[in-house]
Amino acid sequence: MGVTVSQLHEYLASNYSEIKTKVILLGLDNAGKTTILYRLKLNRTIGTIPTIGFNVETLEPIQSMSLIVWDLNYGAKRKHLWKVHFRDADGLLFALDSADSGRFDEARTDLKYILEDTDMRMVPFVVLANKQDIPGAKSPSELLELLDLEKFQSHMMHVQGCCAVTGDGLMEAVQRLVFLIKENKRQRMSHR
Ligand code: G3D
Ligand code: MG
Repeated sequence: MGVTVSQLHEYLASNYSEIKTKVILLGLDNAGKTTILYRLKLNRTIGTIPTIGFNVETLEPIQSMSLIVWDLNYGAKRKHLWKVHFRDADGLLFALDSADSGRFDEARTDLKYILEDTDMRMVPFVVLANKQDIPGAKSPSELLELLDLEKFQSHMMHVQGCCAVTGDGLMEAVQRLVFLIKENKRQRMSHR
């Protein structure tokens, strides 16, 4: 998408009218979800412990806008509990450990499970290609191919390289997602 970050910011600030937007943050355990959430919220790295259940925080990526982000972790055996959150989700952040290629297939299976749910059919998503600081981490364009992300064509999507430890790329990822949510709503309205 040929849009710069500052153009994106300007667009969002001038066009955003919804008060609250719900975003779910999913991905395999250890992908960095909780670190991402608190880097965005507090702008620092917190010592994480494996999340049991969920963390929820409200972010304000731009003025007068609230993004309620749910970091869900019910364990591999209780993924069905995610579904409760699918019903009213406006967007998905899917975190990936870009250096853990041994788990890409598992991550793709989860992403497919989420996106094929009826309630998630039209929901845009951003893949957070996290841990870009680790040598050997796959780049966003490599991940696009390795995870065959273009197959999920019925969803608006973006892959964003990031590092939750430094915060690099995180705000851009959130802004991209908000942009996609906005575009998605606009297009659906115009098809009515
Ligand atoms: P989760 O919530 O998805 O399960 P966590 O993942 O946020 O608990 O993070 C899992 C581990 O990955 C943590 O390390 C965390 O510090 C680390 N991590 C998260 N993001 C990054 C990143 O961008 N780069 C690097 N190098 N590490 C990251 P520990 O050692 O506490 O288990
Ligand atoms: Mg966690």
